[in-house]
Parts: sequence; structure tokens; C-alpha cells
Amino acid sequence: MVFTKKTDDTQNRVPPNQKVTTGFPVLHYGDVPTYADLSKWDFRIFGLVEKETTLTYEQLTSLPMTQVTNDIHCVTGWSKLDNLWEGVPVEEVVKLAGVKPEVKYVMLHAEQGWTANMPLEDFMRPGNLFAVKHNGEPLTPDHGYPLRFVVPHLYFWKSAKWVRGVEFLEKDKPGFWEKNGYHMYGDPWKEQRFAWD
Ligand SMILES: Nc1nc2c(c(=O)[nH]1)N[C@H]1C(S)=C(S)[C@@H](COP(=O)(O)O)O[C@H]1N2
Ligand SMILES: [Mo]
Repeated sequence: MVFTKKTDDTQNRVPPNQKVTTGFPVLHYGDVPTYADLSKWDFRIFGLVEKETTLTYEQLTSLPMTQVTNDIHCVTGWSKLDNLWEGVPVEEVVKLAGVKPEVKYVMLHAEQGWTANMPLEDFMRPGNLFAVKHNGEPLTPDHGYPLRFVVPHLYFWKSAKWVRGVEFLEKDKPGFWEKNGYHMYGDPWKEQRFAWD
């Protein structure tokens, strides 16, 4: 009998029933938005905040940027390791508006009314960012240009593409996929794929 020992840590980085892909699949509901220019684009920070704030693309991308590398896990079964993202850390955006003490959840709002919910703590996790680049290249329209959220510790559907705002809430509400049978939280390590998982 031959025993093989994996020499890298890949096996520990891939949640149950996920397969690693080296491609970058495209997954979303609806049409890819197109922009003639970004003059009408804005980003809203609203709900239970001290000061509702609206940023232009220029204001948003003038905030301090960072780079992070992480692994992403799509609920449909693919994982992609070692993604290098560049963008604005979540805390840089949030501190402009200030979160009220009663806030426990957020709702991300994207183009065409698409939404995704998560607990405040998960949204604010260090390493989360509003990304403008992936692996050194500007985001393509398919992958969320001009801005996408990246929250790698939850299934990738929570990482809103074409994100246009964040709303702070006291109570949890289902977002787009969550209304359509997906799990309210979506932990890939617990395989929280569907509402009943
Ligand atoms: N605005 C928006 N963001 C979205 C989606 C969507 O339908 N609309 N789909 C999600 C899902 S299900 C996945 S798996 C990822 C896919 O991101 P990718 O196409 O860049 O791989 O985007 C997420 N973000
Ligand atoms: Mo997905």
C-alpha cells in the first residue's frame, strides 16, 4: 500500500465538497451593468448610521487602499485559492458614516436592486474590502467593475459585485439569494448552502 502525504496545505484550505479551480467562473443573476462613465455612480452608506454619506467613485477610490490575498468558495462547488485583491478596506468606508450602537446586521446593495445580508461582525472582519482590482488587473465588468465587496470567509455569493451601497440594520433581513432559498449566513466550512442546512 502506498501512502501519499500532501506537502502543501491546500487540503486544509478547501471546505467540504468544494473543488479547486484555476479559472475564474462568472456567476450572477441578471445582466452585467455597463457604464458610459462613472459620473452618475455613487456609493451610499445609510440606515442606522450617525451620518448618512454618499461618495462619488473618485472619493471612494481616494480612500487608503490595501492588498489582501484570500481564498473564495462558491456555493455551486468551486473554490479559487490565492486571489490577490486591491481596494478600500471595509473600515475605511464605514468610519466615514459611523455605525450606531444598535446595529447588528448589514445589507449590501448592488445594481438592479440585488442585495446580500450578513451580520455586522462578518461585514467588518479585517481583510474584507471593496475591491477595484483582482490579481493585479482592474475588475472586469463580469467580475464586478467598478466595485465589488469581498468577504472571503462566507460563500462567495455574499461578495456583492457592482456594489453601490451598504445599509446598517438592527434586525437581519434576507437578501436576494437568501430570499431564493440560500442560507442566511453561508459558512462554507459548515456547508450552509441552503436555508435548511
Ligand atoms: N450584484 C451581484 N453580485 C453577486 C452576484 C449577483 O448575482 N449579483 N452573485 C454572487 C455569486 S452567487 C457568486 S458565486 C459571485 C461570483 O463572482 P464572480 O462572477 O466574480 O466569480 O458573485 C456574487 N455576487
Ligand atoms: Mo455563487
